[in-house]
Amino acid sequence: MGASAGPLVRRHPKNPILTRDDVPYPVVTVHNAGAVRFRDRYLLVFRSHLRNGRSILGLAESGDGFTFRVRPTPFLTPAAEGPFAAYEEYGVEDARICALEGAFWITYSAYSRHGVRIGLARTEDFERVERIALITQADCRNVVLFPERFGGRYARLDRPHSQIAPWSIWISWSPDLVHWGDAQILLRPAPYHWDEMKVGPGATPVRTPRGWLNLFHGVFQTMDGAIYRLGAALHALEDPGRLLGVADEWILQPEDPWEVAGYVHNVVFTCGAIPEEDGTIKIYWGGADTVLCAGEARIDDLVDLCLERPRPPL
Ligand code: M1P
Repeated sequence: MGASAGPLVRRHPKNPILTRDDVPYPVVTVHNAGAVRFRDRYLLVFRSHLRNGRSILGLAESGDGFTFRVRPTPFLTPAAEGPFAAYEEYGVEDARICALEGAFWITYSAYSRHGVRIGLARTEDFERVERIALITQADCRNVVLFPERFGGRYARLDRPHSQIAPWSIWISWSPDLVHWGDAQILLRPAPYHWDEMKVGPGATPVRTPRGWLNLFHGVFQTMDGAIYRLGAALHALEDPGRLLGVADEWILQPEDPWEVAGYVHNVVFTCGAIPEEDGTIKIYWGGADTVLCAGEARIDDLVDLCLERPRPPL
């Protein structure tokens, strides 16, 4: 496999590709972006902290996937009225974008005094965006939708959390994208492993000939704080509730100065990746919850890592 020839994920030489200096309205961070191709353009819906510590979502566009221009106004800010307002009071964060059945579906974290839930929004053109529903209870984060139905049902990965359960990746199912159930745990943190504290879904899963590629994050607690890294898992094409392999090693860890130090130290965190026809994938990640970075990998290398160097089943 090609994985041993060099780094699995090659960082873009112009990282960080987006910072707060690129944003034409006042923000203190630019990070954690959902990503999608739209009309031959690359679009990112990224998170920014405001100076009050709460987050909003902005939109950036690019012709090559690396040089982005940020739109003059934010894409989604907390709802000021209506049924979403009470649950977005503290901000909206970490959007994932899924192209599904002719529309783009955006899942984002909605923070409030009631905890964190996931909102579902829909757009067809990235000009007008419509909130559809809050699709989890508190506390749940990191929802990614699969871009297909399975036996008529939609599927998602999510990450509920509580004081007593390990922070794990679950799968659940829906007839309509709004009502979800039949939840099953899929991927747990592994003891004394790079993800032993928690795992969470990252990018919208990518269809490959050998399975759904799931790029997720894992967290390890050290005496110096938590370290966020990225990992890869492969799910069966016909049933994403069946794991084919989870790579034992991480695929990316904080190394560049803007990943090691920032708003939250030692974080690489993905919400989006875009597969290309040449077999590569562009991966976008937040560095230290402060800036946005990009890199490329070969899809086959990531799939090989899941299948040929898997962690032992838990
Ligand atoms: O600060 C690191 C990350 O912490 C949270 O991630 P998780 O859901 O795994 O705990 C989120 O706040 C995320 O936005 C942030 O990058």
